Amino acid sequence: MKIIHNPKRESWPKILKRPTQTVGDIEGIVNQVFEAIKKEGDKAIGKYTQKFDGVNLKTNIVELTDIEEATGKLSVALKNAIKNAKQNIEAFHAAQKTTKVEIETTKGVLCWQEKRPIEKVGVYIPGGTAPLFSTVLMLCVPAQIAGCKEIVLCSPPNKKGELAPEILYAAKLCGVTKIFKTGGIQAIAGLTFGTETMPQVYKIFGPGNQYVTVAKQLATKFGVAIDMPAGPSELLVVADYTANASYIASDLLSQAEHGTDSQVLLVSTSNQLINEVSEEVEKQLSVLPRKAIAEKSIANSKLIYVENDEIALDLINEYGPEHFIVCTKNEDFYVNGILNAGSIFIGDYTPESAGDYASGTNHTLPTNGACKAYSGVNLDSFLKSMTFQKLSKEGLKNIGETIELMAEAEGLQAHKNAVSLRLKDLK
Ligand code: HSO
Ligand code: ZN
Repeated sequence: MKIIHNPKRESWPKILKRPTQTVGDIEGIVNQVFEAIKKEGDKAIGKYTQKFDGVNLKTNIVELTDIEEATGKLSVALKNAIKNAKQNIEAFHAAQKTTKVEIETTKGVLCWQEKRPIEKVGVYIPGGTAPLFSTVLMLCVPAQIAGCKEIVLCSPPNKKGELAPEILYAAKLCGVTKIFKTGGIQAIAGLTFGTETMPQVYKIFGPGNQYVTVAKQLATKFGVAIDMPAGPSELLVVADYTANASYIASDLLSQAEHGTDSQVLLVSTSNQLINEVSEEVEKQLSVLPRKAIAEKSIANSKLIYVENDEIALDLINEYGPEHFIVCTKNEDFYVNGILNAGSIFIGDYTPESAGDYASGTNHTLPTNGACKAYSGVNLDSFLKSMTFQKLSKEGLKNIGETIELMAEAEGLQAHKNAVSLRLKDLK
């Protein structure tokens, strides 16, 4: 692994740079698929599913009988594990509910804010080397708690034209209203425009490859909201001499096994720990089933030595990791000082895997430094705030003149009249 010793501040941007993604050549095909699906709906979806996923489906709709059949294929132990994780995710997200905010700003002028669910949401679950059904829980549990009426799940079929039984089981458990065996650009286009069978949604959630990411960006041009800009997964660990090198190595590898483009970084004030972690990574990597993938991302990862905690924290805030693990003696320093991170894991007994599956926090998080301005998925992602106001006669008398004066100064006579007419009646 690449070890960097005491880097100068000027070199941080270069060291912390994420590998650039090539998006340019993808846009052409994404536009083409969107246009076809807008015009031809389900027929085009079928055509592209055959082209990109290599299957010719009679229908892309998943029926209740398919779900029942899938449920029968899963072990009781796995089903209980999924239910257990769901309970924790539910507890944490239900606790995020807020109450109505209400205030009388001036006597007789009552203002309040309330949240309402986004009625129709789309959830994208990638297929690929390992279908990550845990993401179904992370997206559909808060959607259900928020009260979204329509939760539409899309995921690419495998070569047999099926979805993983775990995905179907989790979807049913979380109240998904419709499931489609449709993936990639065609899924995002279908959710954007709606087809004969697929409902059009107001917001699309979920991770995906570069094609899905570009497609989600295009969806926003047609007025559909998205959860956040997505990129390859990242983990930054800060650890000092008190940390356990083999735990840290296992965490770095857990993130490295996601994809060859995953980013893992260790920042440490201990040279000895850095050397131990480097050795441990090699040892644990050699026996991993997904060694070929993890090896490539480990090759791009960095172990960075810095002189003290203050420098470490500045560097971490400049990077803004998706996941941030703190294994240091003075953990409060980092916990209180962190400004930019998606989700934070504290202490020797909090592996990232806990949040990936079952602690209750959400694993759909901003990558690529987006945490500087974006939150991870949470209950509010499925709600929007609306404001209300009600003025009494007294209220209008109290702020009427203010409105009239401001409207006149903006040259908007009709605005002024809307107040003046009423005030006249109140005299
Ligand atoms: N670490 C991933 C989420 C995940 N891990 C799903 C395992 N399954 C991105 O936050
Ligand atoms: Zn993970």
